[in-house]
Amino acid sequence: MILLIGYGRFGKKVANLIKEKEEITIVDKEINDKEKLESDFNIVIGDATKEEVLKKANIEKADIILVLTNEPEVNRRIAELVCNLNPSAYKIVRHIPGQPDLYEGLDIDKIIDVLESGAKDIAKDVEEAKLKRMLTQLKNILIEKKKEFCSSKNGKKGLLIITHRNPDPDAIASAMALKTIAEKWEVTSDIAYSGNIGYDENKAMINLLEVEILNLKDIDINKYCVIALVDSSSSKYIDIDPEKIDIVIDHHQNPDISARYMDVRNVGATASILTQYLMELNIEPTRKLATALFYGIQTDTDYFKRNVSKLDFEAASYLQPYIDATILNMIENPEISTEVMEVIAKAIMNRKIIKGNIALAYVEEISNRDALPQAADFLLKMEGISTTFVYGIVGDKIHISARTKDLRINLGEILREAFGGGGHQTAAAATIPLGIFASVSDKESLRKLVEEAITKKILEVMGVREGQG
Ligand SMILES: [Mn+2]
Repeated sequence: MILLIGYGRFGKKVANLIKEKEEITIVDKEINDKEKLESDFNIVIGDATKEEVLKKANIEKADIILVLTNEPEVNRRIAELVCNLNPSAYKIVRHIPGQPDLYEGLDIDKIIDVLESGAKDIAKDVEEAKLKRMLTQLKNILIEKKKEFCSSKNGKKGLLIITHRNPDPDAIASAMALKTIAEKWEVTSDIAYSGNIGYDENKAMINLLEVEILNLKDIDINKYCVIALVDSSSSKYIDIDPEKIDIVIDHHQNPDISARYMDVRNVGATASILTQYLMELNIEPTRKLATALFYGIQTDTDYFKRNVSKLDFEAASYLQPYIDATILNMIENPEISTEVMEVIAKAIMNRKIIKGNIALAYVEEISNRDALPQAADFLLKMEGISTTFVYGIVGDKIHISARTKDLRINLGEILREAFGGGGHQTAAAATIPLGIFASVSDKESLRKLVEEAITKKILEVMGVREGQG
């Protein structure tokens, strides 16, 4: 909460600039239009040089206190009281011309000159002050808990940073940044995840940036003094008891975990929040960390198009000079494995084009079904092709992957109707037991049978007769 004392012309301007983001309590001797203001602010009418008035305004709960009256003696008296009643709050007081020593001997964080700085500067100061206080709190939790629980005797470790299940680049980058920050405060940490690290880009990120990330299954979380969760604030997406979490840093709305430290903001990426921490703490990111954070912001905002905020742009422009463009490029375009390349090659060789724009390709027996969607994507790049079906045998099943750019076709429905599969309009998959085909040992006969059966069924459902076009 922000306590603003002195609701004159200047106080009003400041209050209006910060009211969107913060809960504000205003104290002044007289306030006109009290009722009208009450929807935006908590109002306390009274003489702020009196202790009971400040107590009525919940001064002990204020994070930031602004003393903005224009009378020197009054401001001095209030400043003294404020320092006594809430020594840990961030205190901003108004400079009165011709009174250079007005606040001498008091522990004031910032003295502002109303003539020199506009209300906007003060709104900015308030935001910075809040961040400073947050980071002090974060540091205190880490250091306190480490002192309390970690000793060389009990073998306990420092901080455990966990991501949500199946971590994405934003989660991984945020964990890396928090680890760097904790290191600055002499707290060592491990990063852990549950689920899978899917997508070649995410695997490439971890390999190229040499991220050390453990699997939750392999560690004992009770061995850690502090636990932080990044890029999630919901118990639905984690695999540990939410009660054990001390720190939550996230950008998703409506958290259902309440930790001691909560920084949940509506911005494009958690990596932007952590970048802001680095900036405030003057920690220069390494190339790898900067690249990770930049990639995290980029992917979560879909290249600065989705849910992007001012903070995301600021963070990205701060990171920009530190990033390793070569590595970033390699992460975005990971090398294709030989196996996937072979499946793609087979799909190209074996493709059958129906009606000029539908490609069907049988890729025979393969060991990795993940190659199928990649081959289906690849075929879609061929000139004139708007719909692709790639299928192959994995174990005792036929797997099919399909893609389309044609808005009139709903692949999810087609594969459901044809084989009980599913998916979306543009991408779908299905699995069919080999059944009687399994007994066919001759490769060539198997190919013929499978190709015929699958092609016939797909075209039937699509309402296309073979041989057309
Ligand atoms: Mn995120």
